[in-house]
Amino acid sequence: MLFSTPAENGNGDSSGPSSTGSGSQAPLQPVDLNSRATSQPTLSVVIPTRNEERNVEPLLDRLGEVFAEGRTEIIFVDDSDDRTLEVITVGARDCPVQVRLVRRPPSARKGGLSGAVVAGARHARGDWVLVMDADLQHPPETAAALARAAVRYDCDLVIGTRYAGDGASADGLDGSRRALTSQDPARDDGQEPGGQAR
Ligand SMILES: Nc1nc2c(ncn2[C@@H]2O[C@H](COP(=O)(O)OP(=O)(O)OP(=O)(O)O)[C@@H](O)[C@H]2O)c(=O)[nH]1
Ligand SMILES: [Mg+2]
Repeated sequence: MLFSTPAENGNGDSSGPSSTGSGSQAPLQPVDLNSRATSQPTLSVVIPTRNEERNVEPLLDRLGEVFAEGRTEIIFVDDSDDRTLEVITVGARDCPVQVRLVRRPPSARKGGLSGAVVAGARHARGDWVLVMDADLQHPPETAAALARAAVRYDCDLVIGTRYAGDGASADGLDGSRRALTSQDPARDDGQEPGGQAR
């Protein structure tokens, strides 16, 4: 999903309001991991992570290839208990794209995944915020296509879906998981999600 920057972010203000939403605690600020910043980014890629130590390295490699030439920043919001933080830090060193990190200790993990996305968006400095998963279910190459669509059509919201274009409804999920994620509680047409008759 990609959307235009929240209005309250201001003009390039990297601090933003509290990212923790944890009452009296000071807002967590992003740490710049590789000092790649040149000019104002156009795109901020927000990636929430929770225990993604196996996926971050290939993710950063592919994002680096896709966004190397662009005015892009990557913002990880990490709530992990494994080695994800370490892998992000090492991977950022060789990444041609600016990488920033908000590390949320257990006491500041308010809202879980959604809280992490909001925290990342509030620190975004680009004109657009692209939210993507770290587990490689969202291909970085597709993320670039979303970004191109936003710039080309100057829209406020761009959403990737496997239900359009060349995608297939079953892409990326096996049968039982697909049935679960595709269920529409408002629908009861005698068909199982995905079209098989009950
Ligand atoms: N910061 C943060 N990230 C999270 C949290 N929970 C999940 N994530 C990340 O959010 C992204 C999506 O999480 P998933 O668990 O894969 O959610 P999903 O894709 O809807 O579910 P699956 O189909 O099981 O993959 C991944 O990058 C996770 O690491 C959380 O509590 N905090
Ligand atoms: Mg996932």
